[in-house]
Amino acid sequence: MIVDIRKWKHVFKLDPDRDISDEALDLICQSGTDAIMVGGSTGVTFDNTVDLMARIRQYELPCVLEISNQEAIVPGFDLFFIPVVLNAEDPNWIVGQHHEALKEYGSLLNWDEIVAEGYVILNGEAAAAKLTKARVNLDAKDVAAYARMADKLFNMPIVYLEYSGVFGDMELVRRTRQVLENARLFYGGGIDCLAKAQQAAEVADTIVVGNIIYSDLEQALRTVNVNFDRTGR
Ligand code: 1GP
Repeated sequence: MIVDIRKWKHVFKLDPDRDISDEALDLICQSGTDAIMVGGSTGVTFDNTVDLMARIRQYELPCVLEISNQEAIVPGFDLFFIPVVLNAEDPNWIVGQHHEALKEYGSLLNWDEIVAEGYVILNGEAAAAKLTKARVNLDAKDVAAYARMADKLFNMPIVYLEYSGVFGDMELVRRTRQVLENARLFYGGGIDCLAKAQQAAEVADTIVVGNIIYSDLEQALRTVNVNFDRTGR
C-alpha cells in the first residue's frame, strides 16, 4: 500500500495495552479516518502489538506503528514512526533509545518505511511527559524553536504537539504551524467531540484522536466529520 502521510487529516491512535472489541474496532476502521496509528506510553509489548496489528490488517486503511520501545518493534506495518522528544530532559528519549535500536537493527531497516516525528510534549501530567521528563513549561516561542529545529535543522517530516489527555492551547498550535515550511503539524490531546476536533483541525494539519475511543466511542466516531477545507497543504 502506498501511504502518503501528507494527505492525512484525521488519525485514530490505538493503544495495544487497552482492550477494544471487534465491533468497536470495525467502526473505527470503517469510519473514514485516514489512518490508524498504533502506540502507547506504557505496557506496550511485542505480543499485544502483533495482536492489534493483525486485527487492524483486516481493513484496507494505512496502519502505522509509533515505536515506544525496542521490544515492541513488530514488522508488517505500513510505516514506522519514531518519536524524538525534543523537549525531553532525559536524553534517552531524544537519541538514547534510538542509538540502542540502531545498534541492533540499523542494517536491517528499510528507511523508506521510517518516519521521524519531532515530538513536543506539553501536558506535564501525561504518562509520556513523566517518562521522558519533558520540560513542559514552554511558551509559543519555545515551541516554535523546537518546531523549526525539527523542520529545518533535522528535516523531520512531522512535528507532533502532544497534549495527550487534555485539550491544548490552540493559539500556540496555530503559531507553531505558521513557522513550519515542510513538516506537517500533528496535534493530539483531549479531542473528545466534533467541536474540539474542528478547533484543532483549524490550526493543525493532522489531528490525532486517542483516549475518547475507549470512553465514548460514539463521540470518537463523530470527530471524523471534521471539516478541513482551510488548508491547501
Ligand atoms: C495521544 O496524541 C494522542 O498520544 C491523542 O491524545 O488520547 O488525549 O486523544 P488523546
